[in-house]
Amino acid sequence: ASAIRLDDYRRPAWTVASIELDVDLGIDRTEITSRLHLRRDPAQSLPLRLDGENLELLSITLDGRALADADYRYADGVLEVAAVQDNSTLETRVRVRPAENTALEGLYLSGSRETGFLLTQCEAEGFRHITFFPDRPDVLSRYTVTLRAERARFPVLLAGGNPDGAGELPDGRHWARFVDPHPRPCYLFALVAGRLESIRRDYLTADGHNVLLVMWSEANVIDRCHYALDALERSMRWDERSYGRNYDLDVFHVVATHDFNMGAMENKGLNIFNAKYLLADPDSSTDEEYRAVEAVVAHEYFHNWTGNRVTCRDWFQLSLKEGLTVFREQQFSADMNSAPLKRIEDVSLLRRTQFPEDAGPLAHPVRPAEYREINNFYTATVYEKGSELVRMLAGRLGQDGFRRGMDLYFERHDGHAATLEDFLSALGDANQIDLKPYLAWYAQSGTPRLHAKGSYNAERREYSLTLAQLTRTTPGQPEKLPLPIPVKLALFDRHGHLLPLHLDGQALGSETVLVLDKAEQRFVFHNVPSSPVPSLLRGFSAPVVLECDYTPAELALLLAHDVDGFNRWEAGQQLAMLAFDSLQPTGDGSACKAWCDALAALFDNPSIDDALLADLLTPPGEIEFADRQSEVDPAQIHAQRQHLQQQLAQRLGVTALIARYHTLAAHAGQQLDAVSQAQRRLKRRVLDLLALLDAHQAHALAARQYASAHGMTDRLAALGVLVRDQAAQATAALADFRQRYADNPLALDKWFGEQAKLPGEPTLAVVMRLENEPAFTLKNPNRARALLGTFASANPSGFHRADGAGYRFFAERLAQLDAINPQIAARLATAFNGWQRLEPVRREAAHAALAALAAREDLSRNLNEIVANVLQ
Ligand code: B3K
Ligand code: ZN
Repeated sequence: ASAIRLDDYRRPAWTVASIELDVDLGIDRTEITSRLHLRRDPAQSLPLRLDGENLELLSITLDGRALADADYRYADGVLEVAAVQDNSTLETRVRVRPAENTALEGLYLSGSRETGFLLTQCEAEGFRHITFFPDRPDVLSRYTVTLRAERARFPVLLAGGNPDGAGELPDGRHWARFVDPHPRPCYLFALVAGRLESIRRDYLTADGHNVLLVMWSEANVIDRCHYALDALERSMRWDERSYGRNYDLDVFHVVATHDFNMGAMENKGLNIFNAKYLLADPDSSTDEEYRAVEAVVAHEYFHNWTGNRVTCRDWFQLSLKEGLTVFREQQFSADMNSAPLKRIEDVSLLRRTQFPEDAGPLAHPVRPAEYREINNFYTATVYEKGSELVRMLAGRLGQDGFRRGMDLYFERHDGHAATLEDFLSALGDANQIDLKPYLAWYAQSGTPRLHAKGSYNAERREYSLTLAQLTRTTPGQPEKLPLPIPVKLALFDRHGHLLPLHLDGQALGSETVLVLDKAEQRFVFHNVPSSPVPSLLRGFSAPVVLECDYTPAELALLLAHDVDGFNRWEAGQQLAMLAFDSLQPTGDGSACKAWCDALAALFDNPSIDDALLADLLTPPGEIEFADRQSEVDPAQIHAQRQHLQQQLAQRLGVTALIARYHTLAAHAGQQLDAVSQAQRRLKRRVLDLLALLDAHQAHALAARQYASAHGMTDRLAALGVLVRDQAAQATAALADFRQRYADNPLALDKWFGEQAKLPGEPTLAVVMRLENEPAFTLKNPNRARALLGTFASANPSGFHRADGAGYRFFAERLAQLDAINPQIAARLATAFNGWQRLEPVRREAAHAALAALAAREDLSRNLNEIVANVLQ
């Protein structure tokens, strides 16, 4: 397949003003009749070309006349029809086979033939698997959808839009019709049909519109949908308050499925969710999962305005809806929970997923310049880095300015397909600010390094800060330009007090934002009474890697005193990096001592929130340590990180750890309030540390915690310690867990996942054994991700065996999975990213496994693109 390029964008020659779809549903065969009311762009003279994949064409008419064979041609995914006039109506009737659709794109079956239900997934290009259509996001149409099916087998019939009638048909069949008044792109089309239960709630929008909210799932899990329904209501209120955005249909349906390629999908009026992000109950969901449900419900809901009402002109603009919607979700979650904790979580995610992507062969700009398979570009860069870019813009404009800009964006582009330029212009125009320089962030890949160097002149009472930026070369981008980098900063004196800032004769209070927009710039602060410690990039004000030669003592000071919760944690992370280095044979261990001492002081500080303390006590992950090295040995990194944590555990001491564990355990319960969650988070961290020091006691406590746990958070934390350490008690706990959750696929995924996390050489054998469990299947994306994804992407020391057996095994599974579900295979394959920076033995082995995979001739376009790119 050839590459599709942003520069080749052309307006559609044909659009569809409205579409009527009649769908005759069946599990083996579904027939779809579509009537397209076509409009021609008078400026173009191209013939009508419609996308269509794997469609069995049954009939075709133009303005009521059956077409002769010579009038159309269907080949290679395109239906070309000759001599079509403006305003014509094209009717096609096609057949598709849902039960055979294992790729889970288009119309497919979730669950078994007997009890499962039918549903669709269209983004990015699934609609062409349902009917012939110009499958591109800049074709907006009005939809009328009529569903017909056997009532007993498909009692519930749903499509996006407002209900517009329903009734009986002969032979035990029935029908239902839906009309959507809002023009929309076809990737937002959805239907659902089957036996489903629901819970409902009335909702009155701020602008006075009555909406019925309905959550749907299979009967056995419907009582686990209440939390999501609450989260939906909170999201709707929040969007009204924060952005003045109201919901715009009479009903809002949300459906849970266990068979889904991604997290969820924002189809207009009919969101479809991976059950993992919709179902929640204390017995089977952890605190993190509750937060994830809230976040994903909000994200999909927020798409109704950022994505649906204003959509993307083409898929290169994907971050226009995704980056922006992630940002809105982050704001929402920060408001609902703790803002600094949310920021820590998001930046950790960025560093764990996006930084490595940006540093390796898969690096691409937030707005890519080309792609072969668009589904491969739903990446951490487009989502997470994209959100960071919106955050910078929002920071530049301030809260009111950003709101003004967003209002103008909606006003200008409602009902249309927009570009990133449109977005920046609206934000800028509403504030008379030129934001064009920020477009460079969307076009340039790679994480900028921000170098900071300060020097103090006591005589002149001046502190000068030199900032410099450098972005390394990435594939296809040898030259890099300086970007505008907002650097939020404060200065502390050596006692940990904030200093007032004076710059260019202006008093700026205690915090300001410097914008570095050249390769290097110097900023001079006046009236600085003593040599300060700078707190830089506060709140992570730009997605860059900060390089600043802090001493351990300076970082310890920030860790103890910074009032910016994020930067306080960040100082601890930087100090942990130095501590890690100081434990190397060449190091003197002093930074490690400084890190342990600083954390020991915080451990005893009652004013620190338990959840923040838990995060402070956690050093950067193995992937982040690896990101700084050139010849990565994951086994060694694992061992050294364990050693680092052991030092910390020793400094805190067995007695203190056990005492704290018991204090926290005394409050055991399953309440979801912030304090209870924080206690569970710290308890888990304390238990983890204790296990490094006194495994015997820790395992006894873990076994007891497992047995008496009130909810999944405590139960899984205990299981995790036992399994990771291969403790004597692990076998019984695992057996208990599997039995307890035999009928709960989401919990069973955790059972697979925890075992796939076992560090080091033994993991592979465990994974191979688990594959033979009757409950394992490559057909279910969640299950495949839980076992194979966890192994390859969340367990570096397990996957990267020196003998290469992990790579060979995984590559083989990717090929098998590819034949079933190319999107999932391609996604999992990104685990090979970074192989070029492995130490030579592993590098060679990874290369061999990848090359063997690339040599196969039967790979999908999805997997092929990832493997080819990662190899380069
Ligand atoms: N827009 C969908 C993702 C679609 C992925 C297609 N491969 C979910 C979301 O970001 O909200
Ligand atoms: Zn999204």
